[in-house]
Amino acid sequence: MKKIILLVVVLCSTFFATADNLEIKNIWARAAEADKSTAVYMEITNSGSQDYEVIGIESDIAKMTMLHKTVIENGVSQMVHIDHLVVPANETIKLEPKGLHIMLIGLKKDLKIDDSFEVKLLLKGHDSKVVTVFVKNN
Ligand SMILES: [Cu+2]
Repeated sequence: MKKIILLVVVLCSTFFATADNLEIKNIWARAAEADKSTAVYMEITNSGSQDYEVIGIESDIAKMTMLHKTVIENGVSQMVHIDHLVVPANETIKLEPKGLHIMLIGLKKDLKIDDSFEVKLLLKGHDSKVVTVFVKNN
């Protein structure tokens, strides 16, 4: 029985490897009041030779968390939900105002400047990655 458990543990850890080649920095969000929404921005660098795929976002700070991109149609800026985000090998993806961002909908508390909170990035085939977001004013 012990052998079987050990085997299962080994198999799982092989499948869910840590995302060693993924570096995330400049992580910030705009200040906002409870029940309102805000966006999280960051730079994700993949220094490896294989693509990473962000397949979901989790955070206790908001009722709902989504990946969004901003598109401009007929001069009107709109946010569109995307269900995954590819970080190609040897590339940096920027989540920034007027571009890609993580949307936090229905904040459970006020987010004031200098506050921080955690967001979890769910990665396909890898351990999820928890990052600390700092609240800034633009
Ligand atoms: Cu949005």
